[in-house]
Amino acid sequence: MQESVSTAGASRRPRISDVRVTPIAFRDPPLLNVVGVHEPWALRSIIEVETEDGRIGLGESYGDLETLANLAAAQTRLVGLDPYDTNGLLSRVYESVTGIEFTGQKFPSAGDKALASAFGAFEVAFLDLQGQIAGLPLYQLLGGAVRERVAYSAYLFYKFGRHKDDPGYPADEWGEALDHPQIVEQTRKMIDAYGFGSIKLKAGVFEPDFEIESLRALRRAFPNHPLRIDPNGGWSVDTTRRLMPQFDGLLEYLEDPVNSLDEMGEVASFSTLPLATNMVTVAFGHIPKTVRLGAVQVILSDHHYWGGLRATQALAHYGRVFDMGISMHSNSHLGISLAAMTHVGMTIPNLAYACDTHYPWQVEEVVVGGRDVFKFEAGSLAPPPGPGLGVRLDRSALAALHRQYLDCGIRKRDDAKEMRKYKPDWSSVRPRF
Ligand code: GKR
Ligand code: MG
Repeated sequence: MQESVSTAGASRRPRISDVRVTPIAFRDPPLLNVVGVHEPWALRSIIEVETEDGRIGLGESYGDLETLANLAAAQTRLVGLDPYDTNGLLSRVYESVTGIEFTGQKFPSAGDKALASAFGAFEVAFLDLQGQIAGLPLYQLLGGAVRERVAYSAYLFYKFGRHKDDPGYPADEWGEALDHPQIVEQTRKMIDAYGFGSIKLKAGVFEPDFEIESLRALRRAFPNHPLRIDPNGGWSVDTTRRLMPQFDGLLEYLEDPVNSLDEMGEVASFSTLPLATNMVTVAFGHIPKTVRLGAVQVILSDHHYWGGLRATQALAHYGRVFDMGISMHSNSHLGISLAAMTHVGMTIPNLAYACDTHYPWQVEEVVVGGRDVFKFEAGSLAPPPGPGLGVRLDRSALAALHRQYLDCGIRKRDDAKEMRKYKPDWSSVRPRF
């Protein structure tokens, strides 16, 4: 393992004395997507990196067993590091996850999502500590703000009214959304509450022509909101070719119509609008082929799996090199993730579109102050005030959500299995249409 070189002043700084990773489960509504339906509980992990003088840097990541194992493999090896030493962090995480010495190897063309996710989870916590020590908000450590607030979009889902099995908590406030009027009503409610200025419809659930009808209903109800649709690779190339003329003038971009990079390249050859992805280009090693095929015009960044906040900034540089727009992908998440997304979003000049967030679908929190910490105005957020991420951990909320994890029995997200409770012959094979 490479010994990290001390930087000036590092010897005076307190070192990492403890690292804790706590899996949690929080309530999630029955949202539909191409593979099935959300289970009643979404999993995450909360990362705490503590220094000798008692500061705690926070991170939030996935809560599946693979991620937890990778985080566990690295966590004890971080003790003794300077929180400013993110190169030391990278070599330790790389070596813990791969078993190979880190010498700056080329990014693998197959991608390295699990490794990048483990690094990113700790990197955010290290940067949070750096901000706390320097007395600076995290976006300032990342080069400073290029905007005052980060815009998010209304992320709509077709959904059931209730979970199949009673999860032991009340049904969500959104109700069922299985037709066009219900989707329009869901949108209106979300825009009234958050002020979002653009709209994304999660698709791949029904026949595409039905989903395009939903888009048309949304266009009539919200004539000035840019629209997007994301079937998560649920369509074939031929289906996408047939649908394409209907998207002209309707969408700002088309997200992941098909399920592989090669197919996205095919679609790009006849697409009349930009193609966006969080599925086929998800790692630095995917960029050469993406560029060779001209397959993607908008990368949906995600610090959780691109390898942290600085990697997200690096990805945005690639966007400028290869003329690709940058926006942001989301999965079910809580406030530590939302704070990190907002800090990095403040610093990316070419963040060309409103970012995705699942936040309106959640009701629970792990940060002190709860969901009130995040004040959406006109669909946008300023980072929580204060040094670092600007959020602190609510220990009793953490304990309650960890208890939910222990009790819920879910250890890996499986939307297809959940859907089989409603439709026993359900298959999540793609393309569906
Ligand atoms: O939460 O069902 C969902 C989404 O489909 C999520 O899993 C995707 O990762 O939001 C994501 C997307 O934009 O593809
Ligand atoms: Mg997507």
